[in-house]
Amino acid sequence: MSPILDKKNLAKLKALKNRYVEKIIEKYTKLCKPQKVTVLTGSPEDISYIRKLAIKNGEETPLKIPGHTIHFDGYFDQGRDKENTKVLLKKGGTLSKSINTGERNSCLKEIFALLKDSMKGKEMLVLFYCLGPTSSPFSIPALQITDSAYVAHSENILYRQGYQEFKRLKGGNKFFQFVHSAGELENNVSKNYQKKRVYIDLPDNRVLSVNNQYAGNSVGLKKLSLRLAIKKADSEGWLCEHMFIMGARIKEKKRVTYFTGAFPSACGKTSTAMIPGGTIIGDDIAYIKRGGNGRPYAVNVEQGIFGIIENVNSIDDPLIYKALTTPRELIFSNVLVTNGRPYWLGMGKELPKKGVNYAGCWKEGDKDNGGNEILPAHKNARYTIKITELPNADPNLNNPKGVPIAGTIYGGRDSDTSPPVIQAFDWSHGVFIGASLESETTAATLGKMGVRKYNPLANLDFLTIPLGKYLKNHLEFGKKLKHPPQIFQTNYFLKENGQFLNQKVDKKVWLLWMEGRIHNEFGALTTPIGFFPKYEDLVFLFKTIFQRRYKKEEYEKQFALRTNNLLAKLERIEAIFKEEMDIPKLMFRQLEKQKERLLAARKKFPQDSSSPFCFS
Ligand code: SPV
Ligand code: MN
Repeated sequence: MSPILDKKNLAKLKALKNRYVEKIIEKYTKLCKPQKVTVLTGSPEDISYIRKLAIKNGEETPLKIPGHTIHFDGYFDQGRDKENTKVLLKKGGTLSKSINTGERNSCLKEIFALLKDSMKGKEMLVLFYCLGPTSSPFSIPALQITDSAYVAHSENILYRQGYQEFKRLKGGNKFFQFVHSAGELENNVSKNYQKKRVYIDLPDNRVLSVNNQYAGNSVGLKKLSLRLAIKKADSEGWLCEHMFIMGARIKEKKRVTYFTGAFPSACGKTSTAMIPGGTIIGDDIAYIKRGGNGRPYAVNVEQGIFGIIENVNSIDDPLIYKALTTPRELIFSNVLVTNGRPYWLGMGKELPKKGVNYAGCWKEGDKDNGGNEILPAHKNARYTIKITELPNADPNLNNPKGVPIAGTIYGGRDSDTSPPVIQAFDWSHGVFIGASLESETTAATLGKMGVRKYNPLANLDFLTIPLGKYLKNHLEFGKKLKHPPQIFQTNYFLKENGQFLNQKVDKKVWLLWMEGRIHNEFGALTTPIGFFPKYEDLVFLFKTIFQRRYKKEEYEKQFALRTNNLLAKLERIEAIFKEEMDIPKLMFRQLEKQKERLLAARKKFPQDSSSPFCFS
């Protein structure tokens, strides 16, 4: 083993009695040539060491409120980099058309060259985590090597410690490995951002990432592990999803109903998981397995939230707002800082006209090289906290068995096609609804915003198996369940003349309607695209939840069947399905049936949009 591992650190490593782990550390110390290697076991001292190191390195700066720090990512590293993230494949191998891939040998050669000497003069951190609760059938041990104390600090907040899980491996190699280097630094951010690379190497269960810091690109256990776990789930017969997990709670009935939900980034996913009155288990990634009782059980892979901060304010997200403005361990990233205080877009306060932000020293009116105005805070600015910091953390957050899932929600950013909430007719219709999800792009990924993109089950960016196989797995997973979850679709972004047709808080009504449907407490209208809520049930829910009168005109606009737009969408989906390999026949059949139902409705009600009152 390399001499740069001192006795204390070597002892921590040796205690694992795992030659695979030792070999990996040896490989990357030789390749990246750090000045020093520090092995961290997750002990309170080690956790505190990382917190201080992030500040000492200048990767984080303390803010006025105790426990709060600010971290900035590079100007060109403010979101997930889809273009430079690739699944490595053997020569001639293929995945779906929409999955970015690279030839394994040449990509490995390229990234090893980029990692060479990348930690010169820096400290290599070796960390052990567990994806999912510890000591659970869901647990996957994960080894993280990084030269960024911010990455390590984020992981200490977001994931469960896994040093003991590695001991339990008894020398085995069933773990994921993540190697990250921010590369050469300039002003504490990666200098060679043009050489940013994130390469997913499935045969070795590893992801290599270089020249970046934004957590979606750097933090191994987040989206990098999601790609490895999708492949593992495929070979083991369970599901790995880009989904939140939350409990809808009806106090008077002492009832909790657990939902999972898949939404593309920045489309209301965290705020759905945080709906007032409910409890949160997770807001981003779920592992789902069949339980012995014929129900699906899910765990949160994480224990924290790396949440979008834009529009978090005391009215729309009171619990998160409170957590962000009171003392606790918390990392802000890419917000504006003025006099040691963080500011972000949509926080419900006027922002200062100058300060420090992701572009450096900033003042109002500053422009980037392209002549575009630099906003005070980035639209994808984030906060990182533990879920246990929130008063609505679910008591089963760390339950090794997971929680039984009764409902699954698919949602996208759709201004003109789908109504606010519908229920699928059955499991395969529900999978079809998920498979035909479209959403307008947001700042969570690099590139243009507001472009309508296909994003099946909100998981397209992370697929490491062909889309057809992924959909087939879903269909089969549900078929084998005695009690498959009810599937719903929501859309919070419906607009008319540029104005949203709903208030943000309305999502609570949709959630409680879905909850009631699961318990057979509400009827529904049968329409060509699924079950719609009945007007009188929504009147009841709006009245009991918000003491608000829900007008007939609102219902008619929100729940109009936009037949032409729905048919146009089906055409787009059909073209995509045809281009992909092996889309299950059942998906085409669902598409055909939906088309026939819509055409029949158009014959009967020839106007563009038919009122929900046309259906019964
Ligand atoms: C998302 O973009 O879906 C996120 C944040 O949850 S990231 O870590 O960038 O993936
Ligand atoms: Mn996500």
